[in-house]
Amino acid sequence: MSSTAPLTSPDCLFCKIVAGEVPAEVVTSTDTVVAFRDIAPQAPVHVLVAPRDHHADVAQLAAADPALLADVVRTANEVAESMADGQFRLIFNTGTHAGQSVFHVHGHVIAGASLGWTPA
Ligand code: DGP
Repeated sequence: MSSTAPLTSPDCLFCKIVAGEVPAEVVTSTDTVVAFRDIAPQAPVHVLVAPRDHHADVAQLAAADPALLADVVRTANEVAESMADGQFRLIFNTGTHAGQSVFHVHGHVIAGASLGWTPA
């Protein structure tokens, strides 16, 4: 995140969640990222880690601010260590065909169970 206000996009749901304007069950946050429970959990632990700055998807985040992407991954690991056994899947749906529905980049931290592998 820059030293000024975070990058935001009008009418972005996750910009509003990271700003505290839309309620969410926040599990941890830092100066740069917010982690909150998914509204429709698919595993015992299903937490979304979103940067405070608005970037549409993980590819755009990696190009614009790789250090911020590292912050997302670091926080995902911390969530898995504090809420599960430290083992986790980190998913960035990228594009509508991949299932992305919110175009503010977020990693899905999936943990707390033995996971199958059926992405399609
Ligand atoms: P994706 O489909 O990869 O863009 O993931 C979006 C996720 O966001 C999806 O798993 C459901 C979750 N979600 C959608 N709206 C809300 C909301 O208002 N609050 C919370 N906590 N999660 C939401």
